[in-house]
Amino acid sequence: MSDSGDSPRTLADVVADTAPADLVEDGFLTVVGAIASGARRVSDLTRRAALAGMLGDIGEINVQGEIVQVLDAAGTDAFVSSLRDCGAVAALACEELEEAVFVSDRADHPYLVLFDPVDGSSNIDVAVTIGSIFAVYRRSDDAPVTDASLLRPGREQCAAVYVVYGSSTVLVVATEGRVDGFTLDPASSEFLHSHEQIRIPSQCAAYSVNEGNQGNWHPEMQAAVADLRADYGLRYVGSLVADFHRDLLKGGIFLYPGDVKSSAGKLRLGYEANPLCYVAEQAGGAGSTGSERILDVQPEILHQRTPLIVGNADVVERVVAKLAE
Ligand code: AHM
Ligand code: MG
Repeated sequence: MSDSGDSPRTLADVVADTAPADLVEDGFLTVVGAIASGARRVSDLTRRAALAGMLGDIGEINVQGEIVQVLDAAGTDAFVSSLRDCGAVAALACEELEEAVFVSDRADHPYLVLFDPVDGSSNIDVAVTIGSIFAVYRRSDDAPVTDASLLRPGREQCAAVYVVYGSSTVLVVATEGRVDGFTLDPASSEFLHSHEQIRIPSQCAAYSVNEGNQGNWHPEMQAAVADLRADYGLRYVGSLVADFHRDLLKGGIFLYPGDVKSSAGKLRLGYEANPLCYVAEQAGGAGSTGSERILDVQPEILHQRTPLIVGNADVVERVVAKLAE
């Protein structure tokens, strides 16, 4: 909400005023607008869910080996078409698509976007919060975009965006040093400025991890979580965006570690860990694999998985220290 008590400002107005000038000059608002447009569609489908035929799966397995929900497919269509057609994106990559989509090598298409269209999609069947997550990069040069162009460390992001479809639909945009939230107004279908310059609270309020996996964790991770358990309450939605959004606004730490079954854990570096760790860092938090800053990891493949620990910087450090003992 604006400080003056005036009507809240629109997403486009706020981003135009607050994003770095070079991004705005190069069409960043167009990219944000394309994300907002896809998010309106996913929000609408999510709200109507069963009534829009959005429950269940389509009977296919995606590149990750996961069951494709109806909403995964609809969300992919919505965001691929809005980003591909917006006129500012050179290439995009999506959790649900094995291969990247190359749009244009023209210099006036400077952005690369990696995204998870519908995160936590199985939760749609039980009316629980889901989300969408986007990592935004500028092309490093005007050379033709290739698969290698999309394998960038997260520190090179110029922006990250996520959308949480919860009891309200909230879109969060992070650019260098700044994070703002916008709530979808059902009356006008506008995303309106509702969370100004978000900073993660200094106090961690909760830890968030799938405790059911404890038996598969390495002993040092079991010790690190036992350490958190002694000081904090547990909150776990099972939708990354929902858990992260709560931690960002209330203080908290989210963990999805590697374990004896899956050394890199479950979550993906390019379009889950990187964008959320970018948001966390711009808001004063931190993100780690357990041994390395997430944003410094050099991806080797598009759909790479990574262990993830993200939230209050001091508590992330505490876990990293415990893991090193
Ligand atoms: P998805 O991108 O295929 O939906 O999977 C990611 C989801 C995250 O939203 C969430 O943090 C995690 O999977 C939950 O996994 P688990 O059920 O193993 O706790
Ligand atoms: Mg996901």
